[in-house]
Amino acid sequence: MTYTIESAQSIFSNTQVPSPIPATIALFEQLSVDDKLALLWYAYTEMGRSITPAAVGAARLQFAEGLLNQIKQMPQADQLQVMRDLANRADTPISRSYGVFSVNTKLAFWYELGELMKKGVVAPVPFGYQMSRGVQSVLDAIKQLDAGQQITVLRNTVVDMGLSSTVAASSFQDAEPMFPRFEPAPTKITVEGITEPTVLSYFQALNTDNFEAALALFTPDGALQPPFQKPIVGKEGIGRYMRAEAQGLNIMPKQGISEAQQDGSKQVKVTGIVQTPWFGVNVGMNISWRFLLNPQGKIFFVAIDMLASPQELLSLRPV
Ligand code: ECH
Repeated sequence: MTYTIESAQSIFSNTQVPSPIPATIALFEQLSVDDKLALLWYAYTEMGRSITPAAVGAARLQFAEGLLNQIKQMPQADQLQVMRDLANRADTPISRSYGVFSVNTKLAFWYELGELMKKGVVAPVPFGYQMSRGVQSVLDAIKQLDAGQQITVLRNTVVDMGLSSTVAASSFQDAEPMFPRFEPAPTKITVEGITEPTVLSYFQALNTDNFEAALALFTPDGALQPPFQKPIVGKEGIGRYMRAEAQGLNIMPKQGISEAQQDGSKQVKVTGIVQTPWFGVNVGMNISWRFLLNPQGKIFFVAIDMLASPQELLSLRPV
């Protein structure tokens, strides 16, 4: 097979229509730090209601507990400064500790701070705060997005906070708890237009958190490209990433197309809905998978994309 990861990235290139998500994040990035915190507060008071609190659970907070206790004991002005430092990616000890948290620990940390803000234990948005025009316009942009895109914006802003010394996409702490599955994942996977056993087994493996089985489907030099990220190359990195970020997903692929190439490889595109354990059935994300299978049926490349609009679910042309 003559593919490189770079060339594989452009299969079904019509999938990558401009996404409103990076555009909204760019607007957010232009806000002042206090406006960023206020924006997140308002966005969260809308969307946070559909978080399944059980997903957070006490166990998920174990790595953030030390930091949270430290913050609880501070005077309110210092608490606000910690939040500003995190949003500014300032070089402080707290910002550095936050930077090594896994994505899910970062989310759980802010979830808990939000709860403490509601109770008044941590500095809330000041009483009588007037939304600036900048905050209002970013909030309006967020309201235009579908729910799956909204939670992606929220997640990405949280992931980008703090100071991380490594460029690694995600760190996984060994004792990190698995997400409990409240909604059983669909067990029998059928995808209209798709019969490739590798692709069906991939979905089956993720729906049962069986990351070993998922990894076995990749070539040794295979790659997985998560939404808005660079490809992660090699089984070790993919395994680490999956254990950290693919837990508890409910994947409901709906339809796809498969294109056999002359050299025996196959390009497969599938679209469907994914639910994250953070929001359960409350939020469905419109997702596509673009697989490049080698002639032996192993995954050389798979890209996971957030679709720009639900209409894209039906965009299954072989481009
Ligand atoms: C408060 C004010 C001050 C500032 C902040 C605040 C708190 C904010 C909070 C935000 C919480 C946000 C959350 C967002 C969760 C989003 C989860 C998403 C998950 C997407 C997963 C996908 C998976 C795709 C994959 C597939 C594969 O096939 C392979 C693996 C993988 C208010 C205090 C900040 C609390 C909880 C978007 C798409 C399908 C690539 C993983």
